[in-house]
Amino acid sequence: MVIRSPLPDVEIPPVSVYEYLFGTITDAELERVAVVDGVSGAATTFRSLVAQIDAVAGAVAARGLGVGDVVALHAPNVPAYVTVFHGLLRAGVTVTTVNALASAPEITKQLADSGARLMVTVSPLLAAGEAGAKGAGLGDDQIVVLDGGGTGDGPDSGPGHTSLADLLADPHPAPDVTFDPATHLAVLPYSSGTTGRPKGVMLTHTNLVANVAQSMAIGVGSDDVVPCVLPFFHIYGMTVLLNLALRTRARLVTLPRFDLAQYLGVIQEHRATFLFVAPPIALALAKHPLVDSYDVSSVRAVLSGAAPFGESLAGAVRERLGEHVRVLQGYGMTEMSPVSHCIPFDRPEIPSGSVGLLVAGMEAKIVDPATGTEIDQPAEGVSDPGELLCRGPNVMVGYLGNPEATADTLEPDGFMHTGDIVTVDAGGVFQVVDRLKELIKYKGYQVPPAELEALLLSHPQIADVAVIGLPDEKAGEIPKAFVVPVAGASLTEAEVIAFVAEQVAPYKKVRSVEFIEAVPKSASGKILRKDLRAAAG
Ligand code: 4UW
Repeated sequence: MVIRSPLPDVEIPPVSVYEYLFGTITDAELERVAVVDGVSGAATTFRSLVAQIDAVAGAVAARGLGVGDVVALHAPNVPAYVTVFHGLLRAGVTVTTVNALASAPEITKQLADSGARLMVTVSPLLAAGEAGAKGAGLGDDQIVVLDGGGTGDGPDSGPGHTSLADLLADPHPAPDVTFDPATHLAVLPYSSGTTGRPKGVMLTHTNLVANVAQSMAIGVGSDDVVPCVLPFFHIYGMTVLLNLALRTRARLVTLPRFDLAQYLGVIQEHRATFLFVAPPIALALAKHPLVDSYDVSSVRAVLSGAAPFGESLAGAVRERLGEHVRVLQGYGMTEMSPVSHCIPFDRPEIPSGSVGLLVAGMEAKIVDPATGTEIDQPAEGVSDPGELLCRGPNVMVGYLGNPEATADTLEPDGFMHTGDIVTVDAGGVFQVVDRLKELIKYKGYQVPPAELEALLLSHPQIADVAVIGLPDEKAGEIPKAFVVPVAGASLTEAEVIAFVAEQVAPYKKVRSVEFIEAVPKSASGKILRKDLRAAAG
């Protein structure tokens, strides 16, 4: 049985992301502040933002980049991210967004796999960014350092790299590019999906436009002030902050990293109204003593997504911030641009511990993973749990260069496997109750076990290995490795942890190790993660 969104259909215009966000902007809107640098306080109006985006598009086109080219964007949340991201899209370039915490080998893999021809980074990330780009065969002239720094050790501007200012020094008009928004790839974020290593997720301009239109139900509006602490490089920040908040003409306040005191300071100083968070930030808002030292009375809504967020934490947030605050939840996946479910702002009866309703234009099926039988939405009460499959205008085209993984994830009829176990009630309210796929979520970030397992297997003293997520109050889950040492090995837990830590982004670190004699596997050789989870308690 196909479950349809109960929300009214929304119009999805057949235009580019730039056209959708700024094509109909009014003179009055152009005068408003669009982006504030949360660190320096510098403000940019929509007029100046659009002019800068056009200038970046012109500069990019003048370098010979456009439709068919991929550029990597490797930066934390700074105002220039907004202009460069949208400038690249405006020029017809496909942007692969790189995690700001990524290690050099991780960057190399993503750049090589996506075929990126230019790396845009910032000086604090230059050490990893430059090594990563060079590993993928990019030359010095293919690395742009937004703030012009050259050493990776600070603002000391070394020679050799072009800055954003250099790019814009010789102004060029925005190019006249034409492409079909329904098929042209806007972005290539990387996600492990339901299994395996990170893969390039092909999202078109229409996918992104659709998801902004669909996410209007969240209820963010032009009077909202939105601190942007969730990274723009992750699909949640990209769609909800870089696209939705800009389209609704809200004010974005950028923060390059999460520091609770700085975050609370921004909320107080800028009278923030709508907080988009992941569960660890919600936990801090609910429980951290520092919150009492700041005036957070301007907040009218807190929306959590990216990892499980239960009723008790939602209740604790409401209790701390005030009963007038709407505590909302969204659910999604990179492969769905990402939002497939949310609690609409104007539906206060929907429990905050649920993921709410299918967004407009979305269809879902719930399938028993053991039998493949479809589970019906009940006339009353709650359905049995099953795997969620979704279909809609926001669902990806597929994984770049990986037809096998695409075929495993996307059914021929357009339904996509999420790898999440859900229930639905008679009113169309969904709950995420478990995760079928192997993915681990550390503070909302993806940690693909297959990637860590491949890395660990490259250690000469490791014969076999399996990695699972252990429940953790603060992080949601932490990666734990079950290691089978080779005969006679003298490996310690600390050595295993250090071996991984040297090669991956910090959030992917293995945080616990257990030595075992054999990894439990099915007859077909699949790791029996459920058995390991049960053994881990
Ligand atoms: N509850 C339980 C949740 C939830 C969840 C995600 O890194 P990705 O690919 O993508 C994301 C997307 C986050 C997001 C989407 C839409 C939205 O409205 C929102 O809040 C505004 C956030 O994280 O990871 C996808 C996987 O993350 C888990 C789930 O396993 C999913 O397949 N996940 N949201 N509310 N689990």
